[in-house]
Formats: sequence, structure tokens, C-alpha cells
Amino acid sequence: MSHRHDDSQRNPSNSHPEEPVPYPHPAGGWGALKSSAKHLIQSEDAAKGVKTLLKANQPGGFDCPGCAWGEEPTAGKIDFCENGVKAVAWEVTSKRADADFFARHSLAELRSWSDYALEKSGRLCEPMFYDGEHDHYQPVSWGRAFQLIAGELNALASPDEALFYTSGRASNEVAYLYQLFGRAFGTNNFPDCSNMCHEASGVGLGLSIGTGKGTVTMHDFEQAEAIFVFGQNPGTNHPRMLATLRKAAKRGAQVVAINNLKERGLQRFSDPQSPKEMLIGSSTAISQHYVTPRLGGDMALLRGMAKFLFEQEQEQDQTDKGADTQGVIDRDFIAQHCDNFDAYEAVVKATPWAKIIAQSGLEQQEIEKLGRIYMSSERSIFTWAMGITQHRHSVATVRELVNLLLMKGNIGKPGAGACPVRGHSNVQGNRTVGINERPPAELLDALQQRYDFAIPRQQGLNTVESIQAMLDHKARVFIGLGGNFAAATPDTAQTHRALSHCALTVHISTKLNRSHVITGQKALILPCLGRTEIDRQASGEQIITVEDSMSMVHSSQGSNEPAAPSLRSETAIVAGIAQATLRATRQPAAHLSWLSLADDYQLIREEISQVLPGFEDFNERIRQKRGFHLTNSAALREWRTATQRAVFSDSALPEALMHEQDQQHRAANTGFTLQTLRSHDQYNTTIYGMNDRYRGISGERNVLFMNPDDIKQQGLTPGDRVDITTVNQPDSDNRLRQVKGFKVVEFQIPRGCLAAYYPETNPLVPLDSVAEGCGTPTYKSIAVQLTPGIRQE
Ligand SMILES: Nc1nc2c(c(=O)[nH]1)N[C@H]1C(S)=C(S)[C@@H](COP(=O)(O)OP(=O)(O)OC[C@H]3O[C@@H](n4cnc5c(=O)[nH]c(N)nc54)[C@H](O)[C@@H]3O)O[C@H]1N2
Ligand SMILES: Nc1nc2c(c(=O)[nH]1)N[C@H]1C(S)=C(S)[C@@H](COP(=O)(O)OP(=O)(O)OC[C@H]3O[C@@H](n4cnc5c(=O)[nH]c(N)nc54)[C@H](O)[C@@H]3O)O[C@H]1N2
Ligand SMILES: [Mo]
Repeated sequence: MSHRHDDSQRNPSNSHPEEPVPYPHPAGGWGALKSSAKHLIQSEDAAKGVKTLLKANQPGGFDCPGCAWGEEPTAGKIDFCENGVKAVAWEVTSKRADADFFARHSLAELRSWSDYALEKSGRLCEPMFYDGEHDHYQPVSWGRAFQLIAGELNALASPDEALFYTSGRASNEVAYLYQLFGRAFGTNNFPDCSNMCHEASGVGLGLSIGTGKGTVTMHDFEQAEAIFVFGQNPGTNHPRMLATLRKAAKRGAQVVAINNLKERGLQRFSDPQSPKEMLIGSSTAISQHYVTPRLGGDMALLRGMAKFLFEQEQEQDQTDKGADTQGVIDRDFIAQHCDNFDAYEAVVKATPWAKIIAQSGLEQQEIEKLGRIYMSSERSIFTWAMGITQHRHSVATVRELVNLLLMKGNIGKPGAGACPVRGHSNVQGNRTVGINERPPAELLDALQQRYDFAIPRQQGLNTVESIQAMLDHKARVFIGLGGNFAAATPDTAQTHRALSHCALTVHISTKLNRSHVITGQKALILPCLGRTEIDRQASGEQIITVEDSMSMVHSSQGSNEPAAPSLRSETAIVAGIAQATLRATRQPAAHLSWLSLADDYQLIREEISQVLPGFEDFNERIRQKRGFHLTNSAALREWRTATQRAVFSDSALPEALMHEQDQQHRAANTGFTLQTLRSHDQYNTTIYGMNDRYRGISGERNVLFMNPDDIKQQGLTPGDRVDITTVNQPDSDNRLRQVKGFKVVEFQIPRGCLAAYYPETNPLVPLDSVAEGCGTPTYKSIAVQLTPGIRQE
């Protein structure tokens, strides 16, 4: 079948002409439509699914529970994508995991089920209690469930023995109430999914430009001359972003992909919402330039680009004495706004090209080509995701991204800026409203001013620290507001042991998952409404609010009847827990009327507007059609750092990444670096199906992507099975970490690098292997070795 590529001719600079790829079609297109339809039909409530979808990301509708990409300012009647369809179909399923289901299946049995099978059981329906004596969850009333939690929390020796985990789907309203309750109870222990996700972005941006958030809006994408996409697979994880990139490519902007793998979605895209592209089978080349650095090699690549800029500036100085050389490096901007540039210049100049080439795994010419594109662009945007943030030196890499942006004054001007593309649909909003184990003093001060109970000041535990605390018996009650802690976290065996040490584990969830069957001595499942459902409280139907990656805050309202009459909203559940727990104590927080707040979410928004800057008149402004924008200080060139200036970071490159530690290791089979990533058929730990269409995989998830030359060198053939074992580092605990029977698949990936799916490979990530300065597990760089294996059933 031949596909016409209407603009492929327009981009003669395409550095990689079409090579054979596992999926010959453009991303999106008919493949996406076909798959969407299949998922709706499998949800067994296709009609409801379609009706629901038309309300996705529309004013008055619900915010798609898929990703955190912003809304197109000019989006038409339909603004969702194939993977948004899957997320919605997953929620509107007609299957139910009700009390009968739990009577039929013991915990021991459920533990033997796959993650896929657990979530396939359908929507949770009523509160369920595991009492530690019978091997079945049993129904329990809401009131009794709240009492059980209150009893365990109030029996703790210290409030810091409680952990309040959040996954980024929670609304601003419930997240605000949850942090307020945790702090009224007396702790800042708010581990969250962000600790495993974009933490390095928050920390790095904060240190460099004084805000942890991205500085661009959707309008900037319309004006950028160059867009660099680092360590991100939008074709799968942010499909609506492809439409934005497609528009940019069509109007002639340079789109550059920097990715360890050749990802289909970053190469060609056919927009399912463009009738013309669909009808004539054409597609748009998304990135005209595509480089594949070694895992963790991005910082070296960026440093190479910076080095190139310095060299170009010097060359122009020499050939063009006295002429204006502002074009290469924006020295006026730097003089006016930045600190520490001289130190940065010195460290860049002192870094030899040989080091940059070895660490990035790229040729000098490739790096210079990117440097040239960046140099010639007046307005550049850098976007990035997990390929940048899940390494040991992630904070330094994020800061290097910012260094380069600052060199050309690319922050705080139209069409330019930093864009960390967030994961969960409201993970950014959760942080904004106070889910933070290391809360800034301003937040604590503001809370203290508003409430008459003592706000705890000591730092709390992040995700990895929480696991360690449970292992050490220092934390005994775990409450999860959404998410799947047992599966999403590193070092699965250790994490499961940690959870089993708890007196009580509690999960507020929509669907059954691993975390419900890896219990403490006692456990509760509290089933909640999903985004697509009508939320009725005493004052009537409620709306909730969320914040996307571009800091737009907007409302969301479900329109489906709840999956079961006994479901409660997350907000009502948190209020119920707070009321039961604090009433039993004599703390002043007991006087706060938790249940009234949950009766009318406007009251919670009123609290938020009293406490958090930027939320003035929250209830009024949220009525605007597409919500409102939270001002970004850095975008206004207002730097909220210690010196009130943007700060260049001058860290040296990591001494040696794993792949630099000599080729002999690989010959001896100990020199591979593994990244763990998402397939096209999953949402984090939720597995929708066994296919990964764009990477040519069907029917299986235990696969290992490998360079063809490495396959040969290891004496393997594609299709062979291998066991993957973590190589212990000199200072590590020497535990055996292994997964078995992974099928070897050829892929365009640099030598020495491997890729396999999350969460199947989470057992390989050592608990103490975390990013410096932010604690994110190093999910994208695990030292492993391979040995022959057999297929596991
Ligand atoms: N459908 C769907 N949508 C999702 C999610 C989902 O699971 N499914 N998850 C949501 C969440 S929580 C998040 S955080 C985002 C995740 O969005 P992504 O960050 O796109 O997710 P990953 O699958 O982890 O992909 C990482 C990408 O980085 C590349 N990469 C890995 N290591 C490196 C490196 O060292 N350098 C470079 N340059 N590239 C590298 C990988 O090849 C891969 O393309 O998506 C969100 N949206
Ligand atoms: N190896 C490896 N591990 C990783 C990553 C990686 O790239 N590699 N990525 C990390 C990243 S970026 C992230 S963000 C984390 C994700 O970690 P989590 O956010 O903890 O995990 P999810 O899989 O998104 O959670 C899925 C569960 O959320 C519940 N749920 C779904 N919708 C709702 C809702 O509306 N309300 C409530 N209350 N519950 C709901 C369902 O019960 C579902 O089973 O995983 C991290 N883990
Ligand atoms: Mo994430």
C-alpha cells in the first residue's frame, strides 16, 4: 500500500530519510481511528462512550483523564485522541467488581492475576474491607470505613507515621482538602506520582528561573521558529501534541526530535481530525531532524550545542571585528537578567568535544547541526518528558536545557520557552494547591494565616523515602488518593514488603489494581466517581477544576450516571476521613466543617482563593469558557530565585555514564543500560491491551528492544528469550533483581541501550537508585546484564 507524503519533499534537510520501520504508516491516521473504535466496543458500552467523548476537553464538558497537554485555543467540536478514547472507554466500562466479585475471588487468587486482568474486572462499586483474618475483602459501610481509618491514624505514635500518597488525577478541590487534612493531622508526608515523574523539572527550573512550571502557552507554539522535543513520545503519551507539532511543521517551523528510540509518532503523523489527510492518505513529517543519543546523553548533547554557539560567536568576532554579534548569544539579555554566566562559559569551554561525543553517543556534526538550527532560530521552545527526568543527573540536565534557552534569551518572549510536558492530567494542579512533601515556606505561612491549627513545618517523605520508612517500620498507615503505588514504584519486591509492614493500607480508586492486593495487616478499598461521572452533593451537581501543562486552570464536569449508587466523590471521601479522624481529637482543626466543604465545592475554591496567590475570584473566573491562566513569573522575566536573577548552572557532565564504562563490559555481557517506558496500549500501570502498534509489537508485553548489532554480538537471534538482571553497583545492597523470559526484538536504538515496558521491569530498579537532588527513581538508566531465558507463562 502506498501512502502519499505531501510534505516530505518540502524538507530536504531531513537528516534521516525514511528507514525501514516497524510500523510503515504515519502515526495517527486510520490506524488510530480503528484502534479507538475497537477500544470503545471492548468497553461494552460503546454508545455511552461516544456520547461521553464528544464532551471531552469542551467548555462545560470534562477534562480528558488522559494527559496534561493543553487545549487548542481554536479546537473545534472534537478535541480528543485515540488514547483519550481508551482512557474514557476504560472508565465507562459496563463491567463491575462488586461485593459478589470479591466473595468469589480470594486475595490469594487475585494476587496471582496480571495487572491487566485485575483492572479488567471493571469498576469498583462499594467500600471493601480486608480484616487480616479472612482471605476475602468484605463489604463495609462508609461510616465504618472512616472509623477504621480514624482509629488507626489516631493510634499512631506520631502523625509522621502516616503517608498520604496522591496520583495526579485528583482535582484541585480534593487535593487541596487532602493536603489540608494531612497537615491538620500533623504531617507533611505527601509522597506523590510527581516524585517519580517531573520532579527534576520542578527542582531544576526552580533553581534556574525561580518557578517550577513551564513558561509557554499554546500561543507560543504558533509563533516558535524551532521546537526541540527531548526524551518524549507524544505519538503515544500526548497525541494531541502531535496536532500542535503538525501545525508548526506545516507553517515551516523546524521540529527536532531528540530520542533514544526512533519513535513513529515523531516522524510522520496523519491527523485523524483532518479530513483531507485522512481521505487522501497523506501525512505530515513531524520532525525534520531526528537524533538518537545514548541513554542519559542529552546533557552532553546540550553542552555540545552550547559549545558550538561559543565557537560560532568567536568565529564571527574574528571575521567580523566590531560588527554586531548579538545574533549568536544574547549577551544583553544575559547581562540584564542572569547570574553565573562566566562560570558556565568556562565549564563549557573546558569540556572537550571528545567527552561530549562519547557521552552523547552522537557525532560532532549531528550536534553542530542542531546547534545551527538553534542558533538561526529567533524563537525556540524546548519540550521534554521522562527521557530527561528519570536519570541520575536529571536535575543537571534540566538546568542545562535552561542554560541553553537563556543563552539566546528564549525565556519570556513570545514563541519561546521551556515546556516540561506533564504526565497525569492534573499533576501540576495538585502541586499548585499544596501536595508537596517539601512545601515552600510561603505556602505554609499562607495556610497558617488562614487556619487556627498548627501547620507542621518539618519536611515530609517523598515516594522512595516513604517506601524506606515503611520498610523500617517508621510509617504504618498508607492512604492512596488514586494511583497504583504497589506497581508504579521501583524495586517491586522491596515495595511490596514495605506495604505489608503497614497496619492499614487504604486506596481511593476507580478500578481494581495491584495496590489493593498487596495489603497491610488490614486494608480498605474506597471506590470513587471518575471524571466522566455526575458528582451530586448536598448543594447540587458539582464541577471540579484542573490545571494543564500550560498553567491553564479550567473546570471539568462529568455527564454520565455514576457506575454504582454507592460511589462517593473523592472530595466527599477525603472529607469523611478528615471528619472522623479529627473529631476524635481535641485539635482546633476539628472545628473546620469538612463535610460542609464537600457539600459545596465552591466553598473549597473559596478557601483556595483565600490562601493561594493567582486564584483570586476563583469561582467567578472558572466560569470563563476555557478557564484562566496562572501567571508564570519567569515568563514575565521576573526571577524568583535567591538573587532575583536567572541562574546559569555550571555543573560538570557526569563523569562517566554506564555506556562509557568501556566496551569490554558489553562483550562480557555486563554493560547494558535499560530504559523502561510505555507502550501504546497502556496508561501507566493500567494495561489496555497487549499491542504497541507504532513499534510493531502485538500480543505481548515481555519484550526487549535491542540494537541488531548487539543482538548478534551477544550470540542471540530476534525472538530469543532472555532473563534481565540488574548489575549491582559497588555501594549497593547486593540483592538479586531479575525479570525472566523477555523476547528479544530488533529496534533502532543505539548500541548498549535497551528498552522494555513499565511496570513489568520495575522489579529491576534498585530502591536507592535515584536522581541527585530530587529523588526520582532512575527508571531510564538501569545497569543490566542478559542471560538466556525461557518464555514465562
Ligand atoms: N496513553 C498514555 N498517555 C500518557 C501516559 C501513558 O502511560 N499512556 N502516561 C502519562 C504520564 S504520567 C507521563 S509522565 C507521560 C509520559 O510521557 P513520555 O515521557 O513520553 O513517556 P515514556 O514512555 O516514559 O517515554 C519516554 C520517551 O523518552 C525516550 N527516552 C528514554 N530515555 C531517553 C534519554 O536518555 N534521552 C532521550 N533523548 N530520550 C530518551 C524514550 O525512547 C521514549 O520515547 O505521559 C502521560 N500520558
Ligand atoms: N519503571 C517505570 N516506572 C514508572 C515510570 C516509568 O516511566 N518507568 N513512570 C512513573 C510516572 S511518570 C508516574 S506519573 C507514575 C504513575 O503512578 P500512579 O499515578 O500511582 O499510577 P497509575 O498507573 O496512573 O494509577 C492507576 C490507578 O489509578 C486509579 N484511578 C484511575 N482514575 C482514577 C480517578 O479518577 N480517581 C481515583 N481516585 N483513582 C483513579 C485506578 O484505580 C488505576 O488502577 O509511575 C511511575 N513509574
Ligand atoms: Mo508521570
